[in-house]
Amino acid sequence: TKKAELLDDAGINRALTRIAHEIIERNEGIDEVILVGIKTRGAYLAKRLALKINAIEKKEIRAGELDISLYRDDLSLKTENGEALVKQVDITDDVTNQKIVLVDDVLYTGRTVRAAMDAVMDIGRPSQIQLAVLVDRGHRELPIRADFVGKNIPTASHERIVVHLIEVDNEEQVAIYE
Ligand code: 3GP
Ligand code: 5GP
Ligand code: MG
Repeated sequence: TKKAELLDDAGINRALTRIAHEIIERNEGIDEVILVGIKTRGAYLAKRLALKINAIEKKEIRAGELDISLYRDDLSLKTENGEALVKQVDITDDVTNQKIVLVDDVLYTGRTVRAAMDAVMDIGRPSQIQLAVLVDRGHRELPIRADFVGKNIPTASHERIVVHLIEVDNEEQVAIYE
């Protein structure tokens, strides 16, 4: 059951616009930056950020994607038994000496991001890896934090953050369910 609506379409768009500016500012431009979206919804968020950054900087940011999912398909078993598994790496640019900005929808335990960092470091030696997420819901199980956060949403472990994007879900919404 829905507990609260946290972001509507305008709220999601504002958060992404702010993060786009923050990524440019932190990196003093985008010449050494590669955006890497984590499928499914993180990849769509990365595409949106790329469009915003391209418009602001008047040049094209480089981008790639990672497909990371869990060994177990039962999400409720995740914390006990599931581990994040890299299924596909779709990064065509050389990452060596580049600044990688990972993009995901929700940051929770940090295990997905850890797997993403491994995948990137398997293909080269980035000078930095940064992390952008639309929602940080807490409950980290690893020493991982986000550099760019749309909204911090304290949650209980049993609660779920629903992130619905037009590209996948035909609606725009971030909400908390229990
Ligand atoms: P996403 O790939 O677009 O992020 O893992 C499949 C989907 O299940 C995810 O879609 C995500 O939205 C949703 N989901 C909800 N809770 C969890 C969770 O705890 N772990 C993972 N991996 N996905 C979750
Ligand atoms: P972590 O690996 O940090 O535990 O979880 C990160 C990944 O799991 C993200 O890609 C995200 O899609 C998914 N995830 C974890 N918790 C939630 C949640 O409450 N809601 C949604 N939508 N996704 C979640
Ligand atoms: Mg995700």
